[in-house]
Amino acid sequence: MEREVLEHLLRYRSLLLTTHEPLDGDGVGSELGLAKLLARLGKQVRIVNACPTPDTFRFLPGIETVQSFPAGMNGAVDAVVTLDCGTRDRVARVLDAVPGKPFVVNVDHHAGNEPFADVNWFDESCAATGQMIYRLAIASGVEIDADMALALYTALVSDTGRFSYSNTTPACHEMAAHLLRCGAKPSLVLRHLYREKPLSLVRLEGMAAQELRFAGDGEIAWTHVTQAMCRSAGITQIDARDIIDIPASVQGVIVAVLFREMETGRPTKVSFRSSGVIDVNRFAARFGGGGHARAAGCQFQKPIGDVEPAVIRDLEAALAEAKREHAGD
Ligand SMILES: [Mn+2]
Repeated sequence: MEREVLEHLLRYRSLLLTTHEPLDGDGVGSELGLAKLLARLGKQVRIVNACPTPDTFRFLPGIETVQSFPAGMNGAVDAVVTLDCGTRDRVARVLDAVPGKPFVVNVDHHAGNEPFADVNWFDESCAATGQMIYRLAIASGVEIDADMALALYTALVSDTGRFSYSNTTPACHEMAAHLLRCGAKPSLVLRHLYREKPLSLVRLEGMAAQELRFAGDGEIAWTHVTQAMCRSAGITQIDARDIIDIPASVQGVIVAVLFREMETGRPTKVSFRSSGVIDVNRFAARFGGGGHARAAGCQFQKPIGDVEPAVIRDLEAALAEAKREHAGD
């Protein structure tokens, strides 16, 4: 499939790359890796996202070329590549605003991806969209330089949880080994992504740990991040998704949940992390969300205080059922 996708991309002169908001390491790493690859193939490339770029990614070469909508929308493009987006609504703001009628290519590794584009390349067996871009690079014969390697390594490290999630395969480590030979510096990625964080985020993590709650005999753990907590921690705009690591790290927890109160008038976002007993992709799909079996999310147009008890109640029932199914296997 990568050859076919490459042939499609080669037909166009100017391309716009985009990914979902908020930006994550796989999204931005895939964008920068693919931009570099296409530039080497003589293409005009623009990267435009619906949201600003978090400071975390400032260490990536080429990050200054990443524009945030509505910047970067003037002038038609021949094709758009959406990266790491399972559904059209994840990129709708950019897709709806792109001038002209560009050809759309969708490259993604989520389960149950919706085929919203002209060409849809899905590969659930890939741990990261960056792994698919790596395969494109190999198929193109273009030499992977240190900058491209660093971008793709960032994508891989992010989506495998530093090679710790169950999606980590021998192919991931083979790709990582190759990227290191091409000049990627793991210590740089790890320092910027994990070892260093703003004091305000450390404060927020402390508050989220204080707010931990449990259900289902301690097998369900959850916490929340409210606007009031963000204000008191001194955080203005942040992607606090990683706070789910707090409930997920408690011994005996099978499924962890994080509730986030977005800005006023915006939805409540819910993230799930499962140790495997329950498929949280299926559970999130009940509420119109999705993701992967062990990590998924959804959102509600309701206040966080209403969403929390309702979701936890449903999750308790779903977990009990999943455990019965497991016992019956
Ligand atoms: Mn991804």
